[in-house]
Formats: sequence, structure tokens, C-alpha cells
Amino acid sequence: MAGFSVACVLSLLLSLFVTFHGSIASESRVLSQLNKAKGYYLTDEEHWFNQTIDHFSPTDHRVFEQRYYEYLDYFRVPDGPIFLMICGESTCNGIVNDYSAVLAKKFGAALISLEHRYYGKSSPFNVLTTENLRFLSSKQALFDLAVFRQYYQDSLNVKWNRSNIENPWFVFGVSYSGALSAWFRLKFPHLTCGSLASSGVVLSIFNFTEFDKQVGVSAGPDCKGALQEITRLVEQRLLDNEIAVKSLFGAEKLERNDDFLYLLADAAVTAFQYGNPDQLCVPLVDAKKSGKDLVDAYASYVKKYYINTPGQLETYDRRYLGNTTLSSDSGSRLWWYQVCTEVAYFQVAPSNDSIRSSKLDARYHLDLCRDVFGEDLYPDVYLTNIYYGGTRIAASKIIFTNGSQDPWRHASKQISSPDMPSCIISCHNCGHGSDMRGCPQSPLNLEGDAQNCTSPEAVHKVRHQIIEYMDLWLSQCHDTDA
Ligand SMILES: *[C@@H]1O[C@H](CO)[C@@H](O)[C@H](O)[C@H]1NC(C)=O
Ligand SMILES: *[C@@H]1O[C@H](CO)[C@@H](O)[C@H](O)[C@H]1NC(C)=O
Ligand SMILES: *[C@@H]1O[C@H](CO)[C@@H](O)[C@H](O)[C@H]1NC(C)=O
Ligand SMILES: *[C@@H]1O[C@H](CO)[C@@H](O)[C@H](O)[C@H]1NC(C)=O
Ligand SMILES: *[C@@H]1O[C@H](CO)[C@@H](O)[C@H](O)[C@H]1NC(C)=O
Ligand SMILES: *[C@@H]1O[C@H](CO)[C@@H](O)[C@H](O)[C@H]1NC(C)=O
Ligand SMILES: CC(=O)N[C@H]1CO[C@H](CO)[C@@H](O)[C@@H]1O
Repeated sequence: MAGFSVACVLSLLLSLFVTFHGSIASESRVLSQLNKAKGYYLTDEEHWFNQTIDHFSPTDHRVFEQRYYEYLDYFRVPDGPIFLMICGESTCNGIVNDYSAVLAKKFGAALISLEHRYYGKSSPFNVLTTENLRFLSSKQALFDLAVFRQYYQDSLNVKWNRSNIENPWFVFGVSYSGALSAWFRLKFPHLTCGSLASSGVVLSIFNFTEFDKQVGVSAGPDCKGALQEITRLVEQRLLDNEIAVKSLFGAEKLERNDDFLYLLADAAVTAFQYGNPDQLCVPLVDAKKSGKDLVDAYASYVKKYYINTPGQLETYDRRYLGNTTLSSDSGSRLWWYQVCTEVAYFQVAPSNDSIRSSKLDARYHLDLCRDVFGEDLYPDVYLTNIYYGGTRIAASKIIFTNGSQDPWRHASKQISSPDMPSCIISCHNCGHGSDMRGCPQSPLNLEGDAQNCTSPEAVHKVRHQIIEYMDLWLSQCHDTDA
């Protein structure tokens, strides 16, 4: 699933970071490999606190230890703002040195970050059976953030020997954590002065056909045509000689043809999601023009830029997703659980003019949910959108940003409304979270470098707007407290 979110990748690697689906899993794997890369994190020093497992039960008082980080080098002691960088659906190994560092310096802010429940080292259980996953939801995660926010404010007050003081808070997130950032401001408006929802996927969508369509728009007619032809050729070769075509992609381990087709769809998505469209499209369009084998050309791309880290291929394998042992590779199972219960974002083929195989329909996704979790799980997106409002979210002081090439933008709020500005970052390689992470997303590029965006101006313009709104809302917050 390429889909989702996060993503940062080594510049040479296309994409290891997807935050959503397959993507998600890859992200956590890459992040853990990069953990030791100097300069990637502002801090990776762990702190812990006891969090309630079930915020909605009056009788269950069990707790688990949740991991967090703090970075105080830029903090204007003791009254500066506190920026809560929300970690989403992957291991959270520290506070990333992206554009948030620039903002913290500018505003004299403390940066803190809480790992999302279940991911990384913040799992309440060592065995991730479906039964044990029942406390994994965005609703519980938001409550975690609220409780943690109070805990942290209290601990600062103790540290500075004062009471009843509130620093001005601001929350940030990208992709799923971007949605959490918006929802936090919605559900707990008294706990934050405002929110940045970068590529925040606030609308849950069951049949997310816009996703594939946006890939086509971002690719342009020639590259889109090549991708569609590749899908047809691969489907034909699967009938003729399944093993041969899977081996071409180094994916003979994938038993099911539909899972293989899903992998191929994700591999293309990643190029647009994370700002590397030319790595994909230039060779494909060349191959088409010179009459070379398109499937060969695509296989080279997929092997070089997508299935290039250990464990990546396995995230498309249901046997692996069904593994209940907690490990550093559990991220994709966990994200699928959230997909299968709450948010869906099923990246189904549109009925007309699709790039991905028409076998990737709603049934495909529901079967996957059943195979992996063993029950008839069903994502009730209707209820999720009733709970949060979808794109009709009734909140204030949230900035929504979207990258023009990002297929996820159609699950975000793209239209401005009073007190909730929406900004689009338009350029050839502006993708998921480009305001915070620059382009293409590279974990080794510090401070969310925008220099390699095809239009750094587009990124600077949106960053400037972000700063103006933050300035305004933080000052209004301060006034109210005074
Ligand atoms: C950024 O662009 C420069 C000049 O085109 C190039 O040398 C460099 O490798 C690029 N960096 C990334 C991360 O793509
Ligand atoms: C959490 O609670 C347990 C049991 O009371 C205690 O042993 C542990 O030290 C606590 N952890 C933290 C980080 O406070
Ligand atoms: C905290 O403030 C109170 C009142 O000003 C003072 O009596 C006390 O000594 C202070 N404690 C510390 C640890 O600084
Ligand atoms: C999703 O699409 C399938 C196939 O077109 C259709 O049967 C189903 O009703 C759709 N579901 C929703 C919730 O729109
Ligand atoms: C499940 O994952 C664990 C940890 O990665 C591994 O040791 C174990 O062999 C896996 N089990 C199966 C059945 O693949
Ligand atoms: C299907 O897509 C093609 C190519 O974009 C377009 O020309 C055609 O009008 C579409 N047909 C329908 C029924 O939407
Ligand atoms: C703020 C903004 O520019 N939003 C745009 C995002 O993209 C959609 C779809 O292209 C436009 O309709 C919005 O105007």
C-alpha cells in the first residue's frame, strides 16, 4: 500500500518510507537502520511513562510503558512553546531533524515526541493476536496524546517549581499522524493552540479509487500508458508462466498472484508519493520509445528502488502479516489492523482507465483482512467519519498541507475554510509531507531540505504561511491564558 505515509528515504533508494501500507512497514525498517546515522535525529534518548491501556473502560486500570523523547536545546525557558511531534504508524526512534527543527529554533520551542501505542517499543503486549490488538485505534492514541500532554506539562512545572502554568502547545504530524494532529485539535482544543496536518488523511475512504487516478495524473500520459501496459503484460505472463515473471522481480516467494500485483502497484505509487517520479518514468518512457521490454524495465526499477531492503518483500506476504510475535518488523501487521478496522483507504482499481490490476478490488482487501486477522473484520469508515467529520471536520486553527503529486491528498482536506487554511505545494516532485521533509524525502537530508524540490519556491511559500499562522495562533493562545 503504498500508500501511506511517511516516507523518507535515502536519496538513492526510492522509497523506503512509505507510511502507509507496505509503505508503512518499510518505513519503520529503514528508520531503524538509519537510527545510527549521525544527524538524522535531534535526539534518540528514550524516556518512558506509564500509559493506560484502555482509556474507555472504567474497570480496566492496566498500564503499559510508552516511549517518548524531548529536545530542549532551543527552548526559551520556561515560557516558550511546546511542539508535540506526533509519531504515527511506525517505530519512533527519536525526534527527526526535519523542518520542525527550524520551526523550534525560530519559536524558541521545546520539541517532544511520543511513540504511537503498539508500534516500536510501546506495545502493551508481547504477542499481537487479534484479541490483543483490540486497544489499537486512533481514538485510544488521541487519548494517549492528551494524557501525555498533561503529564509533560505537569513535569515541567515541577521542574521549574511552579504550578498552574500552561505553556502554549502546538501539535504536528504527517500522513496518519497528520490526521491525528488535526483530530487532536478537534477533540482536545483546550490542550493545543493549533495544529499542522501535513498530508493529513482525515477522510476515511472505503473504495479509494482517487488514489490510482492521482497516480495517473502525477505520471502524465506517457508514463501512465506504460504503467497500464505493464499491468496488462504482467497479468498475461502470470497466466503463461507465473514463476518466471515473479522471479524477474525477485518476488518468487510471494505465493499469491494478487499480492504480487499489489506489490507492483505500490512500487509505482512510491515514486510519486515520495518525490522521485523521474526514477520511474524516465526509464519506462525510454523503453517504450525504443521498443524495449517494458516489464524488464519495470523489474529493474522495482528491484533497484523498491524491494531493496531485507524484509520489504515479506510485507506483501499474508503468512508474514499473520505472524503474531512482536518484533521490529511488526509495523505492517499493526497498520493493516488499523486499516482493516478503522480507516480502510483501500486502494482499489477504478472501474475505468485503471493503472493497477482490476483484481485489486474491495474483495481483495477484505479477504486480506480476514486472512491476516482470522475474523471478519470490517473497517466501518462510515462510523470513523461520523466520529471525526472527515473533510467536514468542525474544528479551528488547523493548517492542512498537501503535495500536488501525492496520491494521498484526496483523503486530506483540500479546501480552505474559515480558521482552517489548506495549502497545496505544487511541483513536479512534491509529495507526501514535503513541507516537513523536503523532496525527495531523504532521512539523511537535514532540516527537511527543499533544495531538491523542482520548485523550492513552492515549498518555501507554504512554509512561510505555516509560520504566519503559528505566530498568530500561538500569540492568541498566550493572550487567553494571561
Ligand atoms: C540534489 O540535487 C543535486 C544537484 O542536482 C544532486 O547532486 C543531489 O544528489 C541531489 N540530492 C538528492 C538528495 O537527491
Ligand atoms: C510503571 O509502573 C510500574 C508498576 O507500578 C513500575 O514498576 C514502573 O517503574 C513504572 N514505569 C514508569 C516509567 O513510571
Ligand atoms: C519552590 O518555591 C517555593 C516558594 O517560592 C520555595 O519555598 C521552595 O524552596 C522552592 N523549591 C525549590 C526546590 O526550589
Ligand atoms: C466498493 O466498491 C464495490 C465494488 O464496486 C461495491 O460493491 C461496494 O458497494 C463499494 N463499497 C462502498 C462502501 O462504497
Ligand atoms: C514470526 O516472527 C518471529 C520474529 O520475527 C520469528 O522468529 C518466527 O520464526 C516467525 N514465525 C513464523 C511462523 O514465521
Ligand atoms: C474511460 O477512460 C478513458 C481514458 O481516460 C476516457 O476516454 C473514457 O471517456 C472513460 N470512460 C468512461 C465511461 O468514463
Ligand atoms: C488549497 C488548495 O489549493 N487546494 C486545492 C487542492 O487540490 C484540489 C484538487 O485539485 C483543488 O480543488 C483545491 O483547490
